[in-house]
Amino acid sequence: MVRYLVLVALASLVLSVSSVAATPQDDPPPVNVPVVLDGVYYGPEEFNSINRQLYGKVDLMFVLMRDEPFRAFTTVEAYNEFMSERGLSLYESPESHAATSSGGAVEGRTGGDGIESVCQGSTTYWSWNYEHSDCGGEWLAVAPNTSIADLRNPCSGCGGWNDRISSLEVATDISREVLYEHISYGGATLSVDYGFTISDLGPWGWNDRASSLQTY
Ligand SMILES: [Ca+2]
Repeated sequence: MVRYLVLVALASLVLSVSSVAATPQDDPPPVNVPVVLDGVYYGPEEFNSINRQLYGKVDLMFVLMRDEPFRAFTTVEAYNEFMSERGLSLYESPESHAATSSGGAVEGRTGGDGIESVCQGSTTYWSWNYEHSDCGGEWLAVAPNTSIADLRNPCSGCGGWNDRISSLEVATDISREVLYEHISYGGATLSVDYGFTISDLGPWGWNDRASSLQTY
């Protein structure tokens, strides 16, 4: 009887271990554009294959900046090396930025009036984040130097914005906006420079993905 119980216990242990091992790791959203990863050019398929290997182990830092290809970095060191070569600001941790940028203004339109927007180009003070592609649907507007640790509830009456942003316009008054994959500035990041309009975040692998964000 004891031996039988041990066998049953062992069998259930093996089953539970194998079921854990068999659970597929979620794949990262694929990109449809080439990516320069730590200075090396990859076509979309090749990059997506690499990204699947890295996902869950390395939080990639994606960067969209003027006159540059779509870049990603595996480490802060690689990011800083690239930035210092161009005389640009080095990495600032999200916690450090949040300490000096909480309390920025955030406004949203919720409920929807059925009117779809179109991307106008980001010449305004605010950074605009939209529910749909082509700057459509409801919007979440964010002032410069603002940190939103949890997009599930970014401001009173704004509605939920977790995994919802599909297009954006970063104001010229904002040096960049950074999207984070998880709440509290966790996971992979997408940094978008001032003046950029992205009418569809899908090709960059960021549709309905951001869970927290910061503006600079
Ligand atoms: Ca969306």
